[in-house]
Amino acid sequence: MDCIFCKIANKEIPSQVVFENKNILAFKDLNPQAPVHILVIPKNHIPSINEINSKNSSIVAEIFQAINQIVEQENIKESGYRVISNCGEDGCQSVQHLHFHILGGKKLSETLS
Ligand code: DGP
Repeated sequence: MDCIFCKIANKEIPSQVVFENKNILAFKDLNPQAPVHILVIPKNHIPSINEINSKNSSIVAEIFQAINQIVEQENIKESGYRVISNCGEDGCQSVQHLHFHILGGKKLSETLS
């Protein structure tokens, strides 16, 4: 499958990994929008939130547990941060592999849209 995040998960494409376990990889975004900008992905291919179902949804809880560790490691747990998952065309999802952006390290914009 020609998916860039699958290739990153399989280490076929290099990335700056900040967290990894059996099911999850987190790495620095190529085009950072904040001083801390990390992407958290399931290693298995799930295209987007739209494909989360009763069979695969446990990965979402695992991802949020990983996020909790990552924000501590990145020293943004106390100051705060934002987690975003863009979905579909109107959501401006550009990579069709489920991912969660962690943004922090500065006061973020109050507007979400
Ligand atoms: P989204 O627009 O939500 O689909 O975000 C995709 C993000 O992925 C975007 O912020 C840039 C990032 N990105 C795309 N290709 C690569 C890559 O090859 N390496 C890394 N580290 N990030 C990438």
